[in-house]
Amino acid sequence: MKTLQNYFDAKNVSPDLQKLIFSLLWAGANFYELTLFHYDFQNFYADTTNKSGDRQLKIDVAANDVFVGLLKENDVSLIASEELAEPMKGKSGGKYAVAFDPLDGSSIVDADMSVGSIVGVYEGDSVIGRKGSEQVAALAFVYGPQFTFFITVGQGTLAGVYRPENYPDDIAEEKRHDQFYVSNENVTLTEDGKYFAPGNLRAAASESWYMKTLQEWIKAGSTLRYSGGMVPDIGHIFIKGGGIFLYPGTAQKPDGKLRLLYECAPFAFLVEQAGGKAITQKGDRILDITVEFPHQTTSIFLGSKNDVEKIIGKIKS
Ligand code: AFP
Repeated sequence: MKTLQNYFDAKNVSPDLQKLIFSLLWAGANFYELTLFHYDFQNFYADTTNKSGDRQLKIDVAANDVFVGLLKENDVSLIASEELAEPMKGKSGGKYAVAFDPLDGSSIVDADMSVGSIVGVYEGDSVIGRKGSEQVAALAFVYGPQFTFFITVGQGTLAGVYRPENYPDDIAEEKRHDQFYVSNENVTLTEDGKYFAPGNLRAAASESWYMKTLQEWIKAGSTLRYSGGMVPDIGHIFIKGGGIFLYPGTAQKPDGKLRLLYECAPFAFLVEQAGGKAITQKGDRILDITVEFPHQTTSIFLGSKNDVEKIIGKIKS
């Protein structure tokens, strides 16, 4: 397998963006190997809540600390984490603003289900007033049986895997990055998928279009693949080459619960670069939505192009 370094060299990715991406990967690998794998889930909840009102788990805080620690060593002007009430200043004059969810799926991690991290990278020193289309990179890490990752720098979406066992003890420090391999350098989604990941299923009770769509998928013999973890659920679509993930809103909460800045915009970039589509329940392109405030949420339908477009047709009919 080609290494991620080989991919970056072939795509002429700038050295400072490479350095930032490897730092993010090491934050994920360190969290995965040194914290998550040994975590004592009896000691589960922190006594704080994040801005979105979620009860914050100590594991969320631990993940956040690992990412913030490594980002502070980089050319990063602004650090915007789902676990921080407001974005925090990084290095003055730093080239990049980084928005991330350090641990997505923390309500299922105690059941040892796959979880992940999600990152969006912008040039400049702000994220408010920006659109997802301004991201220069997006990353998603899956902490599952293995540590796999999906990355785009705007030249397609790659899938990769972390292979520490291939790391000889005497490897030179600068060669450590060679433990990150590329398993597919051009993830491509078919226009019609065979899998569906129906988030916020409770909405089907009040949204007739949703109940009808579910029945049609079942009748068509599509396969349900939903875990409650956005990262593995969308990672499944990347690895299988097609499918649809949705997290709709309802009349009471039209913008659903998934965060635009930390979750939806990075995944929309990754999915579009894989030939898919990512829109809101109104049919607006996720990457065209302006971030008005850090914890803004949006409904989201993403994945195989025709699957996404068919749903919007149903909602509007
Ligand atoms: P947690 O991080 O609180 O576990 O939430 C995970 C998540 O934001 C996203 O990963 C899932 O797709 C979604 O929530 C699942 O939401 P439901 O529990 O309402 O299905």
